[in-house]
Amino acid sequence: MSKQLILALSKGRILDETLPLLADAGIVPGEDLGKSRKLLFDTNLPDVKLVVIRATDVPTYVQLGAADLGVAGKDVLLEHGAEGLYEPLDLEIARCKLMTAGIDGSQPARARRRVATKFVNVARRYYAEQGIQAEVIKLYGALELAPLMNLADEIVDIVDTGNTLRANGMSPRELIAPISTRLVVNQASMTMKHVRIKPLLARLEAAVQQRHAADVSA
Ligand code: PRT
Ligand code: MG
Repeated sequence: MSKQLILALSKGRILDETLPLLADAGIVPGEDLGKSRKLLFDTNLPDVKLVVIRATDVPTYVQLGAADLGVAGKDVLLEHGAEGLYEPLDLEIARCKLMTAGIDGSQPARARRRVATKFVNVARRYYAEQGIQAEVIKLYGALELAPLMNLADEIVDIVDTGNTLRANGMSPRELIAPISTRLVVNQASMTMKHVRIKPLLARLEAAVQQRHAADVSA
């Protein structure tokens, strides 16, 4: 096993909130991640490297040990499954909610509800737990369109302000899970590289705690 620690970061909106948190924890990329087309970056810490990848690929990299640690949304972790992963720290960034949603004022009519979502595993589990018969349809984007086009009775999607739903004549129905971004660690790395991982975890934990303290005094 290499002595280096590879930390896999989720691209996109999570990255924008991760970089300031890493900076608070004293971890700074060697160059501007936003400006570079590179995917693998050195940091100010000689034994820590960063990879920047699609959010949905982060659990795979960490599970298979290509990365020792990762930063991923709880939604992605719930959908992907967490086998082989430890989830030691809630980074408390990119908060949102996984919810069901439908057209304003309408009730799901069909006995077997049609649900459009990117989160097919989460949705199947949720409706089964509720004892609701559901046919889950996988879509890759623009979920709000599905009920309007009568492709689905309901969607399962991420909701923050609810503005996207409202703009499409829809409203949130049931909360499936509150979501925030988590630090995940490969289980073998945690054992084999404990001496390196422990202080890194401590730095990140302190950075999250510092923000709490700042929130309370603000
Ligand atoms: O967009 P793309 O498909 O390329 O990648 P991605 O969606 O995986 O990445 P990105 O950058 O959108 O980040 C997604 C991750 O950020 C999710 O996995 C969540 O953990 C987290 N997150 C936090 C959010 C939101 N807030 C959020 N509001 N992800 C998506 N949204 C979207 C939501 O899907 C909806 O379309 O924003 C819209 C809703 O926002 P409101 O405020 O209108 O309700
Ligand atoms: Mg997105």
